[in-house]
Amino acid sequence: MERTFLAIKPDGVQRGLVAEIIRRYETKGFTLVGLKFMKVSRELAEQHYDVHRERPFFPSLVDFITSGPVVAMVWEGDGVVASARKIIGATNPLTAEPGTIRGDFGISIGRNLIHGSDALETAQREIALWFKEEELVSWQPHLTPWLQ
Ligand code: FUP
Repeated sequence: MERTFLAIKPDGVQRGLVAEIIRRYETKGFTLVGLKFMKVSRELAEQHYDVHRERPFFPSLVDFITSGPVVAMVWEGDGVVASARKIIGATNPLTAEPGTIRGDFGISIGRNLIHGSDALETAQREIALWFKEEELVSWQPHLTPWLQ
């Protein structure tokens, strides 16, 4: 089953948006399989954002993601990687569509509330980076199968 990695960034936690953000994925129908509240080390932040290492915003990105606690999550479901990104919206909250998390709650590209893996391979890399295998829970939500 497809899985993706999502992290509510320090601004999302500080602004009290944790429940609102998790609600969107729960009510969409995806399944939570991993969840932890944590401070991010510089080492983990630098590994996570390795593709941006040469970009001018890299130091401030690492400073920001290590500045306060984050909520790290793994969600499961058909098509969850792409769908979770749609729910997040465009990188710049000012141009993100209303109805998306960034479009509804943000105004700054450097404070854009949530991270989501951008492809299947990235998701696999990020899940392995942030979670140990035993921290992930495989389970079947007991939804009534109204229609098959
Ligand atoms: P996204 O996949 O939408 O989170 O965006 P990117 O992977 O392109 O960028 C990662 C993070 O770098 C963004 F969440 C915010 C930050 N960033 C900047 O601060 N300035 C930029 O010009 C681009 C990205």
